[in-house]
Order: sequence, then structure tokens, then C-alpha cells
Amino acid sequence: MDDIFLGLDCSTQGFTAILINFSSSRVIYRHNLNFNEDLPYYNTQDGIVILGDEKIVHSYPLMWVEGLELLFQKMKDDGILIFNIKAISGSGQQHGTVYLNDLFEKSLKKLDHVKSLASQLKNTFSRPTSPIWMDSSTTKQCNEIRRKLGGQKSTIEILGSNTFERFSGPQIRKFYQEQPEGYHKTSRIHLVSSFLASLLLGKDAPIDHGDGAGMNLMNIKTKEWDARVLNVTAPNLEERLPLLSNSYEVIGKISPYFVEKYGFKPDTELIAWSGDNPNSLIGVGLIEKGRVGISLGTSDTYFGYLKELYLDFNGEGHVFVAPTGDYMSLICYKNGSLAREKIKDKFNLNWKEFSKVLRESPPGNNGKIMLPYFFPEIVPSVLEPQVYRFGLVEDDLEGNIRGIIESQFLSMRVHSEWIEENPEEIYATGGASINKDVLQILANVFNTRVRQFEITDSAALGAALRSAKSFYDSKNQEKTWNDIVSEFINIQHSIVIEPQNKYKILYDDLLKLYKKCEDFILKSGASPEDLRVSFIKKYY
Ligand code: XUL
Repeated sequence: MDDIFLGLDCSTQGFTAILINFSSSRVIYRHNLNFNEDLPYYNTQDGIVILGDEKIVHSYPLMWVEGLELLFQKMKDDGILIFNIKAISGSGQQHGTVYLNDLFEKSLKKLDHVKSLASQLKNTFSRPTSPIWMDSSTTKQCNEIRRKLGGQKSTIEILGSNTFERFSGPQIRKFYQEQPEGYHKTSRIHLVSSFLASLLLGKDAPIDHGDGAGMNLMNIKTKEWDARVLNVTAPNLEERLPLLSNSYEVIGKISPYFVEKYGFKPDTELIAWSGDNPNSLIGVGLIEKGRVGISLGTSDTYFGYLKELYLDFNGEGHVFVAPTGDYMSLICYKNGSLAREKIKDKFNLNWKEFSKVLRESPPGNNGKIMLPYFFPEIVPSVLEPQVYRFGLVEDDLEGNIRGIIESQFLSMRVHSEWIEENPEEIYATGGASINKDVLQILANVFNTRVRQFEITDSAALGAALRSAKSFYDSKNQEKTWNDIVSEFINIQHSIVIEPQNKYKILYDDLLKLYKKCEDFILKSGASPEDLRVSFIKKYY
């Protein structure tokens, strides 16, 4: 019988399932549900809910529970032979925390397959909403934790990242400070990934090292909860956290609930879930140095595989643990697809028209520059959102469209310099990576070849591939990561987009100008206007 593996991905806006047939190196099924459309009664806006202040961004963990069941029901309705699935792993949007009371594990252990999961779990939350990665309301807690750990350098040395508003530790501290009763009623705090893994497992699942590294709680060198950090975050925190595990750990077999309800085989193996970015690292096949991934989704991220631990003491980048057990670097932008959409919608365009404008407008945008902080930005840190324009008016359709795309990639080039490695190739993924005109600009800005994949759901695909790797390892049919990735990813007919070398110097100059604009706004630097005028004279 063929070897079938399932990868799941609960992202900001939806939930995806991908089934792969490893024996024939093919994706055999894919379904994506959208929280707005498929679970409309939660009334989320693109999967999120803003709680009064636009810095407070949450979602509903019960909606994710329903999403999981809807996906399985859809697979069943579509006639998928669920019984043939050998192993499952998953992916979750990173950093989001789920707060559970002492009914959680008890309820998981006695689930009745005649009833829905949501109806049996709805009373197990000590907090009905979960703060997610888009939340930026914990600056006070970040400052407190960082100060108590001896400042930015020692914080980064311990945790692999500076304290960040969206990371779980500062979020937990805020909950403890503002709702102490809720905190005291909380007996377990999961990440989105480990929460969903727990449902499948029928008891608390561990948090894997990859997603654990995005919490501001795990020591990046020992890969254990760091007692100093836990102490300065919230009291008795360790007893509320699940165990940590390797990302490749087989955590158990699927719970009888899913066997009875959907027809899974009782010995279907479960592999630890991880964050979407660590999963994407595998989903685009990044298991060696020299290449980077760029994911263009709700968040835009720039990430690469690291053989050794390498830290960013400027405090903008993160180091997480890679699914292989090595490390990965990452920078994350909040002004990704939602910012692109704002511009598209402002001019009432569809994506085809948007692309046409990109194709027909001049590289360098006639010296018009945008700093696109429609939402609070993570890199560079901008807590009060505002869009800044240089030589560009708000109504200039062409200038704003090219402006947003160029600025997003220029910012990635500026802020990835700490990784100290010019990528030889960029692997593009995420929803917007289907757009070749966007990718051409990416290739030109970095003067680097860009690879586009047929499957843009790299997080779900990565989860499926991770489950294959751990499954074979557990059966003593060991395969290397290279076996897993090369057998599978290379077949995905990736299309190559070459940079247009004639624009290399132009984008090198534009990069200097962009930096100057950023410094002017964010660091009270000198005016960029003289440089902008000479850029225009040189190129137009
Ligand atoms: C990464 C990050 C985002 C989320 C969104 O640090 O915050 O990429 O994982 O899915």
C-alpha cells in the first residue's frame, strides 16, 4: 500500500489540509477552508478579532477546533480513504497562546464521537480568546522582562530573540497582570500548534522546540524552559506549560474520537506540531545554507536554515529551532498581504490589474518611495502605524502599487543584512508567490534568482513531509532530510525567475535611499531629499 501522510496548517485566515503520497512523490489532496467564509458566525475579520484597541488582536480557539472538524468532515465527504493515512503532523500560526482550565485534559480523555468537538470543549477555556501574532499590546511587559533579564544583549543570548510584543511570554505576563483571576484559573497554556496536536492526541501534547523558541520562554541553547525567564514572566508558570520536545518526535497515536468519527486507523502516528515558519522551511526544502525562503502571506517572512546558532544582537531578527534540530533565522513583517490588499482595494483593482501596473511601471518608481506601515510593524519596530510617502501622493495609482511592492522587498534586504549571507537563491512561497510580477521585483531588488513552487501551502506541505520523515525513522527505514526533500520538492516543477541584471545598480542605489528614508522617519536622521533628487536625475 502507498505511504500517505497528512499535513495540516491552522493559519491566521484559514485551515489547510494536504495529503501526500510519498511513494509517488505527489500531492493527492488539498483543501483550504477560510474562517470568514466557512465559519462566518464567529464574525472575525480575516480570522482575527480586534478587542477595542487596534493593538489588541485576538482570535477564537474554539473556531480553530471547529475548523479542524470541518476539514476532516470535508475529507470524508470527498471520499478520501482516511484509513490509509500513516502519520499526521501540523502547523500553527506562531506565538498565539491558548488558555485552558482543568477540564481540558479530562474532556479530551472522554470525548464522545457522536457529539462535536466544539460542544465538548467549549467550557474548557479559561480565556475565550487567544492573543495572536498580530497583537502588539505588550510593550510594557516586554520592557519589564528585558530589564529583569539584564537588557537586550543578555535577553537575546538566553532566548535567541529580543522580547517582542507578539511573543507568548509577554502575552502571558499581561494576562497575569490584568486578569489575575483568569490566570489563576488557567491550568494549561498551549500554543496554537500544541493545542491542536492535543486534540488529536487526546491529552496534552508537547510544544516543539521550533515553536517553543518563539515564546520568549525557552532557552535557545539548552532547549528547555528557562527558569530565570519563567520567574520574571508570571508566577508558577512552569506547571502551566506543557513539556518541550523535538519537532521530529512521534508523540503518540490518534485519539479514538477521530478513529470512530472519521475512520482514521487506530495506529495512525502523530508527530509534534510546529510553527508555520519552521514547517515552511521544510515545505520549500531548505535544509542547507545559501538559500533563503520568503513567504508572502498574511505575514511576510524571510527565513533561512542555520547550521549553527547565530544571533542578531540588533534585536530585529529571531533564531528558532529548525525541524531538523538545527536552527533557522527569521524576520517577520506584519504589513504583508493585508497591506498589499489595502492598496489594491483603494484603487478598486483586482490582482490581474494590479499585476499589469507592476509590469508597466518603471523599476525604481521614478524615485517615489513608500514606508508602508498600514499596521504596527515588527521590523523595523513601528508601534504607531502610519504610511509615509516621499515624492508620492496618495492618489497616484501606479506609484503606490509599485511603491508598496518595492518597499516590502527593500525593507527585507535592509533588515536581513545581519544574516551576513547573500542568498544564492530565494525560495518563494505563500499566497502572493503565485504572482510572477511580484516575484520579478523580488528577484531584481535582491539581484538573485527566485524559485516559485506549484504548491504555495508550504507550511501544510512541510508538516506532511515532517510526518513522513518521523514515520520512516520510527520504523527503522531511516531517510535523510535530503531524501525526504529531494524526492518530493524537486518534483514540484518549480519555475525560476532570473533577476534582470541591468537593474542591479539602480536597486543598490534605491536601497541606500530607502534606508535614508527609514532613518529619517524612525531615527530622526538627515533628510533623504537630496539623495532622492540625485537618484531621479541619474535614472529618469
Ligand atoms: C513569525 C510570525 C508570523 C506568524 C504568522 O514570527 O509572527 O509569521 O507565524 O503566521
